[in-house]
Amino acid sequence: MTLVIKGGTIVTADLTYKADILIDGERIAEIGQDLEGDEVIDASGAYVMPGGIDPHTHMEMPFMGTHSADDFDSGTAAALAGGTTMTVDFALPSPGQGLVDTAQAWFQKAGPARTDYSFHMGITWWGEQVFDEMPKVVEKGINSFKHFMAYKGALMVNDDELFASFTRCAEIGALPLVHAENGDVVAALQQKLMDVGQTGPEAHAYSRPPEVEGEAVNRAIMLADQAGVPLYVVHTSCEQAHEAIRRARQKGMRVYGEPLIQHLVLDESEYQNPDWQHAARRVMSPPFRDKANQDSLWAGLSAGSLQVVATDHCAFTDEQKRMGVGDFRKIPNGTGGLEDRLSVLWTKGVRTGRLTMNEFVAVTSTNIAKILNIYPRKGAILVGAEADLIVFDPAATKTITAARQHSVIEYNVFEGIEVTGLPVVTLSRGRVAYRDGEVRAETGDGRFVERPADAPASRALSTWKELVAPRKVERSGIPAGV
Ligand code: DUC
Ligand code: ZN
Ligand code: ZN
Ligand code: ZN
Repeated sequence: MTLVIKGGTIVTADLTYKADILIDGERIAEIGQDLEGDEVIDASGAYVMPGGIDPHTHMEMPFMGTHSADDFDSGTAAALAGGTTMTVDFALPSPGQGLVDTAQAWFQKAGPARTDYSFHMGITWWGEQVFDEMPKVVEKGINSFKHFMAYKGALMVNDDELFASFTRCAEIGALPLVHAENGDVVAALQQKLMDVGQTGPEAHAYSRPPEVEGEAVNRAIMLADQAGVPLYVVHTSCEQAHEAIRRARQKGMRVYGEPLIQHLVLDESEYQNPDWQHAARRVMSPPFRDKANQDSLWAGLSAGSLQVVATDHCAFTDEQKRMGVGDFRKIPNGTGGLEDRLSVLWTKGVRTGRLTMNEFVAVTSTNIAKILNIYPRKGAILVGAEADLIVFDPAATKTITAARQHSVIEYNVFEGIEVTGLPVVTLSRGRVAYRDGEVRAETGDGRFVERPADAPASRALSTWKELVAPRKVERSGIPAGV
């Protein structure tokens, strides 16, 4: 069976041109003029782009005494409706749980996925078993490891554990990720706020200022460089974090930053809303920031110092959020966004001139495919690539509302935002997965995407220095090399 997408304008991370795309089975077979196939999708007046890849989701994640409300079925339906064809979730070991065992649990959990998917493996504790099993999960196609520098007493790992794990990542060609906030300081600030009776959701933001994020990003970069490994910083939310990443990159280090669509568009005033529920629905970590920090993130995306826009989709119902009435520390941290990432970024980014169309494709798909070592199988419009594509109508409009979303929760943090520019058809490996407002992919249609170790970019500056010039110890008064 062949399928042709006809009459559209192809937009990739580096090119914009008019051509048809012939798909044979799951892959792109030909790109050219006047192509014919068994079936035709008319894309005239529309853009054809690589499907979105969201490298940061939490489906049915056990967290803060509950578990996130979207599972792989509802969560990936939301993804497809929003033009995202691949999601990367976090497999998080409970205390003492092995990595192989954890991977197995997440493979089970992801069975119902409608999009293709992958995992990052959490390093939530450290020990010989974790050390031994890291290469085993890499063999399974999971080549990235996530570390929490916050959530003290739960997911958090300390500097010695971070350094040991980063060093192991360097040895096995894997990429470390960090949730960068100083967890000790956050815990102390939380207690201080509670002690003076600041118990509401606004105190959540006060307890996690940009300083705690900036410090942790700087520390993680130093640890990664000393371990000789690149670093990916998830949910980069402020200038202090961005500045650290920018500075490291200027020095030649491979450090990547990932703003979330929520942080780009929503600001800290959301927590001042007198309605407890409104504010609690928006509690996530890091919290939303002020306009100056938002401007920094937008600038980073166009300048290339930040590379990826994700969602950290981690949805909780109102009932779950109410666990934190009277104690903001117990409000489950997380917001949705998977269905709205592309349309909101297009509306607030491309339509305002902050991003070009090609930059839009880079930050929603191509860059992360390269970083995660799955390019050009994913994230590309090239002959031989998997046909994960969207037909994107730049004139289509809608007002975002929870009433018509695929996530199971009863609200949407983007409620009421009018977007112009929407995916109207989503193809997953050559099959129509979403069209005319309807998710067509079935539960379980998604497939695990193996990611090989040692991405082309898996070298850090300290390693690179050793490669070009073996280290010489220089002591005062003694010439180097003696
Ligand atoms: N932040 C959130 O808001 N939710 C999930 C985990 C995280 O780090
Ligand atoms: Zn469950
Ligand atoms: Zn996080
Ligand atoms: Zn997260």
